[in-house]
Amino acid sequence: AGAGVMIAVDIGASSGRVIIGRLPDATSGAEPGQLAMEVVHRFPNGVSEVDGSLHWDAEGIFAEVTAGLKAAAAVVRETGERVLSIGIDTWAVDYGLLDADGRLVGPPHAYRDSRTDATIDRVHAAISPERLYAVGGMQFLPFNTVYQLAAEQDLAGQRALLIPDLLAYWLTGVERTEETNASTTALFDAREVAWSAEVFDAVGVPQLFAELIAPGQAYGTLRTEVAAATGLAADVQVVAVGSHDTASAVAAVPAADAHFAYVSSGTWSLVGLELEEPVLSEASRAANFTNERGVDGTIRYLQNVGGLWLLQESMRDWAEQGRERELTDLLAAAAELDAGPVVDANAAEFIAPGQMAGRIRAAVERAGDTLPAAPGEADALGAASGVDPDQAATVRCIMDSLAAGYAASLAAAAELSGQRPQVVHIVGGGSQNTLLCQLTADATGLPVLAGPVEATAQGNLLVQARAAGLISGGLAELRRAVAADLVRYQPRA
Ligand code: ADP
Ligand code: LRH
Repeated sequence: AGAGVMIAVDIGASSGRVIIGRLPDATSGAEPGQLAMEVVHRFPNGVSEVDGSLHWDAEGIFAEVTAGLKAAAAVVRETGERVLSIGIDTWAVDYGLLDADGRLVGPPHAYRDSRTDATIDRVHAAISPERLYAVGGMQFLPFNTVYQLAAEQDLAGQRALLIPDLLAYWLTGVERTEETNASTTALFDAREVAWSAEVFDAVGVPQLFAELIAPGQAYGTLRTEVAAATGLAADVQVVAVGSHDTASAVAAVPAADAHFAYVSSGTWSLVGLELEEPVLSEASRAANFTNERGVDGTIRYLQNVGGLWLLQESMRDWAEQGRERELTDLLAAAAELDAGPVVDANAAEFIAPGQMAGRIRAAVERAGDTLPAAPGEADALGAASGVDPDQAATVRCIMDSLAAGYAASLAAAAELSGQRPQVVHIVGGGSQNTLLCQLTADATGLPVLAGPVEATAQGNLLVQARAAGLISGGLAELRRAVAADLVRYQPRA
């Protein structure tokens, strides 16, 4: 048989991709080389509004996954390679509900929906925020799964699968819950590494999730219908990876030593440290740090900073006004400006979609400041690129705000954990943002190493490669196999 390859299905809030990963076989005696990736399918993703609430089109996403697997099957048919396994990661927290026959009960809600506004107080009356934190160690985010489940009307007879597990179920027919993602629900016991009966009972929700599995364990092989539809062999395994995209991204941070911080930079910026034990102290709760479970039982001690969502949504806003601009032009225009006012990128007011540029401007004004130019003001700067002055100022404000947010989060993480990072690794789509990378170095006073862009897919593939016996060892060994051309940014005085 030909060489074995792995397939990563990596779906973020803004886009998805299906990637073939190849790693030279270490059992042949050679040093394991670096992972090579071939993107076979990309597709856009985003929330859609159905009947006034925000949803994910899970079935549409699954159709894209199937199309990607079909493209991967076509590639290996040409090369004579053999697909060993498929791994899936997506954003955290959200889930699909299945009825007694295993059918999806409507499109899954998206975490940016406002339905939890009505349930947070009710959950906190049933179990205090202090107790929730002592058990699960999750930062308070209004969309944590526990608040979402509390918003469901009637759960009797239903089961829930987190989004990557739902896709794995459709591929294999097997229901499991992968544990890095389970840890983000706030229904999980961070120390016991098990569902928390205490939290489910307190909230009055049945324990409706499937049995836990860890990264590296298999859900099962492909359903015959899936094998037929994709052209993949029916014995291809779907293997659990860090199915929380951030778990896979952190697993592939190309860190050379232990004292590193990371920013997983996409729609969100996940900013923090890798620890061996959770920090469940009251100070940590008050600072709103999370203890998400990582690959190999590590703890991702981090905060969600508003992220490039603020930029994505501002750009959508401008496009709706007929002022669509290229991302690279916007960033170049922002880089021409001096630092200006900042907003709190973590503020709950930026979670929902819509009119983002206006909301940022309003937040600056509420703080008694102004952004240098108003919409429609004469175009002095943007003559060449077509970027309007208010757009440049808004993008500059987002970048300054994110960099300030990263620096504040990292300082707090260091303080609360006692671990002092020497370098900041930025991975994900945002690692290409040279302005943000430089501002992060400046704001943190630490060197920044940017890349790889596709860290999440690499973390996904390397966990599969280890499950297949192509590489062995812990995270340090996996990280040495990460393919990355790192760009270094030094802090400026
Ligand atoms: P997610 O996984 O959340 O969907 P990604 O990791 O794919 O996010 O990152 C998407 C972000 O990457 C975009 O919002 C954009 O700001 C940024 N990005 C993509 N391409 C570039 C580029 N060429 N230069 C700078 N930033 C980029
Ligand atoms: C990033 C991410 C993040 C979660 C959010 C829901 O894609 O998984 O880690 O907090 O989405």
